[in-house]
Amino acid sequence: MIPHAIVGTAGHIDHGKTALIKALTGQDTDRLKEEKERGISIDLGFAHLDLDDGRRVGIVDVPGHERFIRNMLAGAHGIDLALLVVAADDGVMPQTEEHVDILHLLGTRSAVVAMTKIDLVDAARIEAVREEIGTLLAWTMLEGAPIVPVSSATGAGLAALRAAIQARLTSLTRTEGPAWFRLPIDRAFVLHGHGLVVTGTAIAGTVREGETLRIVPGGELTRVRSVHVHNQAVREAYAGQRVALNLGGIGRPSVARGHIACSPALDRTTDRFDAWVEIRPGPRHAIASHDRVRVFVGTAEVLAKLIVLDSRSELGPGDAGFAQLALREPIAALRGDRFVLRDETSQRTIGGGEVVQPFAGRRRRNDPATLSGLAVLRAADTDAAVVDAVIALESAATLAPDFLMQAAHFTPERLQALLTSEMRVVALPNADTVEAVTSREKWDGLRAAAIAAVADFHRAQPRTPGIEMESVRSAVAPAVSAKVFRAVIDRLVAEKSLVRQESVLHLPSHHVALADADRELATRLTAVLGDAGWTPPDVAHLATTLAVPRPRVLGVLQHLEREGQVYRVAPDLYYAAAALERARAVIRDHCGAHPHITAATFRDLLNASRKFAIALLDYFDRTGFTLRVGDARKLRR
Ligand SMILES: Nc1nc2c(ncn2[C@@H]2O[C@H](COP(=O)(O)OP(=O)(O)OP(=O)(O)O)[C@@H](O)[C@H]2O)c(=O)[nH]1
Ligand SMILES: [Mg+2]
Repeated sequence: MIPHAIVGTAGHIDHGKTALIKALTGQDTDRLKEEKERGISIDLGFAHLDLDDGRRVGIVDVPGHERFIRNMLAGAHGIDLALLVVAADDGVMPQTEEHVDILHLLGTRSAVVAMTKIDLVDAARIEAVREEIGTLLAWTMLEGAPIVPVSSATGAGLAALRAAIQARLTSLTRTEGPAWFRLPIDRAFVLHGHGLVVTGTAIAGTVREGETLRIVPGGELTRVRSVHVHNQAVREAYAGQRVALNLGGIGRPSVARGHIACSPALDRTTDRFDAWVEIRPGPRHAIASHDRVRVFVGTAEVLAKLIVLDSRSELGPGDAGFAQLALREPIAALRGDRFVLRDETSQRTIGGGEVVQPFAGRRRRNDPATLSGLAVLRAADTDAAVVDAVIALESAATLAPDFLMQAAHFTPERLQALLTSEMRVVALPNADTVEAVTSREKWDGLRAAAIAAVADFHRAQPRTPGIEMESVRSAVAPAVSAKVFRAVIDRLVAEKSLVRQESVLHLPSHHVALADADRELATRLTAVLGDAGWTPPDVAHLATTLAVPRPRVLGVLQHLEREGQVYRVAPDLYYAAAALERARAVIRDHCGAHPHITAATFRDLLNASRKFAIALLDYFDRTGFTLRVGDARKLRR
């Protein structure tokens, strides 16, 4: 059972929809002067019905005339239960058929059929029309709906109809987790003294007085001054209710039917989406690839070009498949939204379908990866599977979280829950501060490519310490921002797959190989420094004694430092590793027996000049071994 529900009428002109709503509720949904004069419905009408179980359900009454089909379409979305009206005297007529097609395409989940005007026919006719209706509904979402014969003139059957409506509504469920508020606007008008009011059927989420909403397209932000449901002021309103919102700070001309009032988090519109498209059976029902069509989503209507994504050049009667809709103007649409397709001049309903990926780029036709990716996304039935499929369909290695949320149709809470619990989804740099998101599969690919790029570089340039991070990025993931790529590298460094020194990357196993001449110099340098112990010659001195240019000496010393054979204690002063460790032991021993060590004591213990003692102590301070306290040093740990 759902707490809030909308009942929407459907059916051919003059079959008694408005009269039936009046008989059920006492309310007249024909509110325009022209409707009264002509005795037909032109635009949407609204009422509410009180059920015996205490629930009050919203009613949308649609016009049956084929000229007003656009108005019918604006009212037909968001309906929980369709009340299909078929007059017993006329039976099934063209708009009965078209409205059934539309309800089916919009995924209307439940229906009750009212066979009206039974006071005008005999029992045999009632049975004949009952059969016609059964045939019409076969193979549609409405198949199996109960058929209740009624007369609004005599009141016959009305109690049974109420009972049927209540029973159907009671069996409905809505499987909705946290969702963004969305209200496709069907009316926008200025109420004297109050400003702009918009109305519509809330299709998801909750809206509260005082909240900020966004109007899309356009993107303007507005404050909700007040919320009304069934002509009563309320603090909040929910999906499945007819809602009127008084909006602050926005003018009438910028808002109209077709716009949507929604959570401010929804800031993306689309002018190209991937969809599952279904063509209704029928003689003139076909859409050739690249044909122009009219798309109806929510209360919006927009011209578009349909591009069949598989190898077919056309979708014929009863066909279905993946297609892309390239829209002339941007609209607000999310994954799972249903839509109806009519021909360019809007003469007839041809088909419709479901939005699969709302923010699509151009796609190659008949591409197996695209087609299977769309099929996987359409069939995905867990949050993790949806996110996986959305990421797989994009060519980018990582996605921005706000794109992913809107493409997957997940609120931040839902995405966050996935990022912390689901191994298949990888957050960069981590789940607390998400800069980008990718799938386990793409992460593994990115990781392998980055490591391979570094390895390739080492093979090509074995004498170079490593490759610039930026070069790896442009080679393996040019579309990923430098900031996000840094997060990728940080993860690889943390798992010890790569080593980063400033902006240079190398494999942990990489050691620069020296040329033969340099190797010989390295041997001599380690020998000289080893013999010198605690009083090594500086770089300039080494260059003179060994008769080698200073830069070459420095280059080899740097290499030896990377290998851990020598340590750079001061800018021009290198120590052999063993000598440095012995000096460290001297301090540790002394501090074991004394509270601290002074520079003078250390100098005496080393039996070296003050220059060496100070350089070593500064080095130990810098590297965190000692702590300077006045003129003395203590061990840090
Ligand atoms: N005898 C009889 N007349 C009915 C019954 N229901 C409706 N009518 C009449 O049929 C005519 C059309 O009824 P509406 O309720 O306006 O029909 P509708 O389906 O709302 O028409 P549109 O909104 O224009 O599509 C009116 O003159 C009603 O009085 C019924 O059960 N019995
Ligand atoms: Mg009517």
